[in-house]
Amino acid sequence: MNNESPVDYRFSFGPWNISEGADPFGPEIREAYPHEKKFVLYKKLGFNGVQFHDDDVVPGIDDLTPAQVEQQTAAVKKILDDEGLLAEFVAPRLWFAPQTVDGGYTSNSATDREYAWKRTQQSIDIARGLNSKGLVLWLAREGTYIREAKNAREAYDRLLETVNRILDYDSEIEVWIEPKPNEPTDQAYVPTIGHAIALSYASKCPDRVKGLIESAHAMLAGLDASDEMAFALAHGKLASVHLNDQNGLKYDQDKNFGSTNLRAAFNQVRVLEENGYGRNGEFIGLDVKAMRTQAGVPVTAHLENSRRIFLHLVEKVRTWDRNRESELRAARDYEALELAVMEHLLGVA
Ligand code: XUL
Ligand code: MN
Repeated sequence: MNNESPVDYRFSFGPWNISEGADPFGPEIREAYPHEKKFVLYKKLGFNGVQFHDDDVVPGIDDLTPAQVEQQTAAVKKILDDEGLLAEFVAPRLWFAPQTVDGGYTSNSATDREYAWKRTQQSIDIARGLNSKGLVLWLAREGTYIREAKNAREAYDRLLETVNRILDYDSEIEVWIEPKPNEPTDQAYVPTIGHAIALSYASKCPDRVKGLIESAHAMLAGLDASDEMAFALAHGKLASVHLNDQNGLKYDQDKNFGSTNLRAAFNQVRVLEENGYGRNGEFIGLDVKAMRTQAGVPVTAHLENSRRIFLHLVEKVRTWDRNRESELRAARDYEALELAVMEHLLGVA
């Protein structure tokens, strides 16, 4: 528990969180909202951080020259400056191009691995151009549908080699690994924060290799998101979070924060608060998806509402009776402790 003044949280999301509602079984049902217009929405919604994929900054990146990439990055930086926004991180989108069908860094094809590396270099350059130190690796297709398809041991070597290459390429960039156990692959090579942190310590500069924990991804691994966060925090390696929610073990739902399991959300906020998350400028990132069935364009309520739930839960954490918690822990009266949490959340205590 730290005794400093309360953290004044700042919030971020990515432009993909304002979406048209397509799912694997049906097309877009909302009109596309122009990408450049999304930046104007951030401040009004209570957000000042923008999360980017490389091609959110530079659309059509594969067909552009380095000078064009630089020019477009500078144009986006100007928009951010004009709007008073900060770029939190840039992530190479290594799951869309034909060259990434079987993964990027762990693909069996040397030319596809080279493509992945090029996109990574471009993403680092873009991050620098936007004055962001974070490179997020969501290792989407670094895994397999069937185990025999790749040599898993070699895949881990390749992932570590990539992390080291990134650290060599730029002396300030930080690698923030976002683990996810499955989807789109059947099994991912970096399914949990423990795997990400092992990669960090094995790398040539562990101080610059951290993690981004998404609530739903932890749940998909059958783990508790607050414990995953605590693990990363214990190692000084929680660079960012993607708060959201998930109803059971199914496809990645990106539901509104706290909307399925309020108590699990409370515990995530509790762990973040107890450990001073945010004091070094870390953002509260929200990776939430509007319901496909929601009318309107653009739909942004899910972002505003998730932020609001987060702030309500901060209040719940700050008013949680710590002395009572200590007493009940000491007495090992966990039945009473559970009731105290439930009544606190219900507002009847
Ligand atoms: C995928 C996911 C991504 C990453 C950024 O499940 O969460 O949106 O957060 O690439
Ligand atoms: Mn995410």
